[in-house]
Amino acid sequence: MDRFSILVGDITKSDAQAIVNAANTTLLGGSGVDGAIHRSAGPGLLAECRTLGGCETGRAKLTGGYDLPARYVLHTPGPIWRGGDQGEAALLASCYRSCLELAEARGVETVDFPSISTGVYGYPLAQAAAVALKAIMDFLRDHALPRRVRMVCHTERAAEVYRQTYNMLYAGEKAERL
Ligand code: AR6
Repeated sequence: MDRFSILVGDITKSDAQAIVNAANTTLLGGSGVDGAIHRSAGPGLLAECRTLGGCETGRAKLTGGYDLPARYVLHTPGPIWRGGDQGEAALLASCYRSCLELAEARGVETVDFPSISTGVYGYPLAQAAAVALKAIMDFLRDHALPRRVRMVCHTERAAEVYRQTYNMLYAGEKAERL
């Protein structure tokens, strides 16, 4: 799938039209990628977030990007890992889908995701990668927009887990297309 790629980097530097924020349900900032995005975007972002009334886990809300290179931020609260039998996978898939639906509705062509829920929220990385990749690939298969989606992993180790999971899930598909 040439509309999708996995890379290592700092998502606050992304040149995508929209970046995704692994937020919490208050949408009022926090640590991890949320803190980094708010620091880079400046106070305008928090001011807009205050008007949104929070966001449910698995849903998404859109704001401007303020001082970020990105024009938009898609804020989505991921599930907190509670052992895996509390609906975590369905909620995590819903985060990715909700962001992509919102992006499509706004005509956004390029979206970069961080690895939602795999930091403070404790979702095991390999399991989160499988959910994330399936949600993204399923969406791209059925929709022309966004034209390009990337997973921006913060570390090479995380990117390697995403690459291995991608190869495991989609290597067969590549072979079929040849
Ligand atoms: N660019 C890309 N990825 C990053 C960056 C960055 N600049 N910084 C961290 N990551 P986390 P969560 C990765 O903890 O688990 C906040 O307080 C990081 O390595 O940011 O969804 C919110 O307010 C990890 O793989 O988000 C919530 O309360 C991934 O981003 C809570 O944390 C997600 O880690 C959300 O927890």
